[in-house]
Parts: sequence; structure tokens; C-alpha cells
Amino acid sequence: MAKTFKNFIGGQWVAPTTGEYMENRNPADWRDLIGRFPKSGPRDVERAVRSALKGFALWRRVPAPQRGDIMRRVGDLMVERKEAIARAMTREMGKVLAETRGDVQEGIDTAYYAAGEGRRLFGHTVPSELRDKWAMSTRRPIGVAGIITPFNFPMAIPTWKIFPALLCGNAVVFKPANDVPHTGTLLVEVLLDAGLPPEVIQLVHGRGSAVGNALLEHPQVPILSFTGSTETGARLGEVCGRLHKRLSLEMGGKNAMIVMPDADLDLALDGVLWGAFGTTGQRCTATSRLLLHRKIHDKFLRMLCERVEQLRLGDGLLPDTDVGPMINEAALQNTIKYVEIGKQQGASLETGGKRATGARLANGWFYKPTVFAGVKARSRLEQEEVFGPVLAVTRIGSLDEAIRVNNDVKYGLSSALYTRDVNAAFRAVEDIDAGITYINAPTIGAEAHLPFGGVKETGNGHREGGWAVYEFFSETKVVYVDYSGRLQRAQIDTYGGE
Ligand code: UN1
Repeated sequence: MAKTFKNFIGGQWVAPTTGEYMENRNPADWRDLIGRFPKSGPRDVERAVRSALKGFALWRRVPAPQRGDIMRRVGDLMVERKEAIARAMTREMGKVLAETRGDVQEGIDTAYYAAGEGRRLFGHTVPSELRDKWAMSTRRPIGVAGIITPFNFPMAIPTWKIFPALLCGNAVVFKPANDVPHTGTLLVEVLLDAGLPPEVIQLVHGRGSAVGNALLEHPQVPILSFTGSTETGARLGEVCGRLHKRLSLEMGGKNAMIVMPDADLDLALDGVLWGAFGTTGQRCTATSRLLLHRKIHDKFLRMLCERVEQLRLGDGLLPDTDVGPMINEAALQNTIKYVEIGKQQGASLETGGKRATGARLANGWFYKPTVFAGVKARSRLEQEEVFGPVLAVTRIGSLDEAIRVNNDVKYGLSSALYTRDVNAAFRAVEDIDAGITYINAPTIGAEAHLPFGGVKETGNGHREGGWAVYEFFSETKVVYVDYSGRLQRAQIDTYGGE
């Protein structure tokens, strides 16, 4: 019998008030049942928020360096458990072991960054315009933070949000994606084992429409951080606007790699294979468009298809697997839909374009890595996020044209340019509308200590990672201390005005 898992609410592992559960199966082999996880409801969220408010009341008074010490222990425990967590993640969501190890490492890096931030969390002290007066700013925690995360980076993305939220002194209610409740459980275990006071973290499993919604609407959850689809993010934005909540959104992408004729083509080839088919294309930073200069177009396309056909699909736990399964049936069907759209809109299917079959693939959600060429700018395959192993190739005639095509989508997360021309590289950095531009590296691979996020419909102006996320999870308070012993009027007495 598979194990039945629980929520973590009120300092205890508890069953959902609904009494309902959902199954969690291995996407590489759906006969493998990982466990049954709570399908919680609004009452579970209500309890979680009530408990988190108690946690917040005590946690906000813990000095930030001590909060940082707990984050350091979190990092140490993740180092110890890295292999076990990575294996559990691959079993739960399919990407290959090297990638899930990287995913845990991103969490470790984020934990150690947070540990150091406990001794910074800088405010500013600046000169006052008046004599005998000090002017400075400091940070305050905000309250109970709602954290809603996707399946594709089941460890890294929750840590990007939860660790800075905690370090800043907030309490957290965490709802991981339905497809990855086990990794969410392992993360909460690490936090508790590291000594986090139990009521500071709550884990509530369940559907977005029930648990996510209840968090979104709850009047005592003043801050939310969400990574997921642009459609859901837009809805969250509407509600948060109405309820005056602070919201960080990280959403879709349609990231392009541009390859110029002077590029190192072998390097670009390794880059596009990793960028397009890593995580089976299920990254918001995935390379889903390839803009090839006409001078190298045919040659590069041949090189590309040859390598794509060599990629080995399979269970991500097997050492010879390059590409794992998709996350579930719906994701697979969505990819099938976009392959049909590509064909209908006249793009030429170069390789892939079908479900992958074979002995070791028979019980998983496998789809062949797919390349379309002749994809027209502004066609749907060129504009819309697929979130699957499908690469759309478009021919371009110049860097100007490439930048124009790159920018002519509604998203703006990541981008890449392969060239040896330093002038072209800097011009692209300046002109590409995206939160991240890589030169001679693929569109994936953001590092934990730099701000991560995008422009246009990818985000709403916030950044995760690095120093920027600490701004999001804390409120600025300005403090003036006037020790002159008399009334001094800013602006008026400063310049002798009456
Ligand atoms: C995502 O694509 O959903 O840069 C997050 C990267 C990873 C994080 C990606 N470090 O690809």
C-alpha cells in the first residue's frame, strides 16, 4: 500500500479536513504510485493562516542573524540529503538526475545566501537636510506570505521564495503544485529539522482552485508569490489589486536563441540542445525559438536534427537518459496540440512530432524532441508558450531583424545570442526586451545570487533571487530622529523659507 501523506498545519502533520486525497504517480512509469496526498480545502487554509499568525508573532522578534543561522542549517541539511531528495524529485516529476541534483543545489545556494543576508538586510543611513537630525531606513517583516509554486523546479523555486520570506521575518503558508507534493514535503521536513519554529511554516496540499484561491482571498495573507502560467497570474493580479496585496508574479516565456554566422556553431549546438530539451522543455526559461541567420541556417539545422535524433528518452533515474517524460497527460496533450498547430500553419516538421514509444517508454508521458523549421514570425508556434520539447526555427537575415523578431512576443524572460562580435553582443544586451540575456550560453541556467525575472507578460516588475527578492519580502520603514530640542520644519527651515 502506498503511503498516505499529510499537511503540516499548527505545528503538526495532520490529515485534511476534507478527508480527500489525490494520487501522486511517477510520470516515467505511472504504475509507480508515490503516495496519496491531501486534497485540502478552504478550512485547512484557514487553520494554516491562524497558526502562521502565531508563528509570525514570535518569528518577527527573532534577530535576523539568528534567522540566518537557521537558514545555514537548512543549507547544511540539504547538502546531506541532496542525493536522496534528487532521486525522490526525479521519481516524482521526471527530469533527469543531473537536473534534479542541480535543482537541489539551487536550493542550497539560496539557503546560504539567505544565511549571509541575515547579517546584512541593509537599510540606509543618509544625511538629513537639517542640523541635529538623523535620517535612516530599516526593514520590517510583512506578515503571513502565501507561496504558490510550479512542478518544474519543485525544490529551487519554493526555496527562492520561502527562504527570503523567512529570513525577512515573515511566516509562510506553502502550496506546492499538485504534481510535486512529495518534494514540498521533503523541503518542509528540512526546515523543521533545521530548527525553524513549527508554526512559522505551514504546508497545505491541494488544488489551486481550492487552496490557492483561499490563500489569495484570505484577508490575513498580505503578500503572495506565484510562479506559473500568465493566465493564472493575471487573475491573481486582479484579486491582489482589489485587496491591496503585494504580489510577485513569475510567468510564461517564449525565449529565443539567436545564432549569427560568426558564432562557434558547435558551442551554439550544445547550447540549444540543453536550452530546448533540458527539463523536457518544461521551463519558463526554455529555448523555444531558434533564430538562425540565413548564412548558417541550413547547415546548423542539419547539425541540430542529427543531434536531436540521438537524444535518449527514458526514466530520469537511469544513467543513459538524456530527456525524461513530460509531467502528465494534460502537458502531453498540450504539446500534441501545438505540433498540430505548427503543421496547420505551414511550418516544416524536421524531426520528432510524435509520442515516443518503445519498451521502456510504454507507461510514461514521453514525447519525442521536436524541431520545426520555416516557422513564420507571428505564427502561433512562434508566439505562444508550449512548455514542452518543441523548438521553432525561424530564418533571419540580420541582427536587427533577429532582435525585432525576438522582441515581438508578449513575453520577455530569457534570451541568448551566439556571436564572436563584441559590438553585436553589447548592442543585443541593450536592445533585447528580456529580464535575462545570455551571450554565448543558452537561455537556461540562471544563478541563485542574481535577480531572476522578466518583462512584459512574464512578470509584474518584481525579481526573485539575489538581493532583489529581499526588497519584495520586507517593508521599508523610514526613521527620523531630531535631537535639536526644537521644532525644525523640513524644506521650510532648511532653506530659510517662510
Ligand atoms: C524556470 O524556468 O521555471 O535558469 C526556472 C534556469 C533555472 C531556473 C528556471 N535556474 O533555467
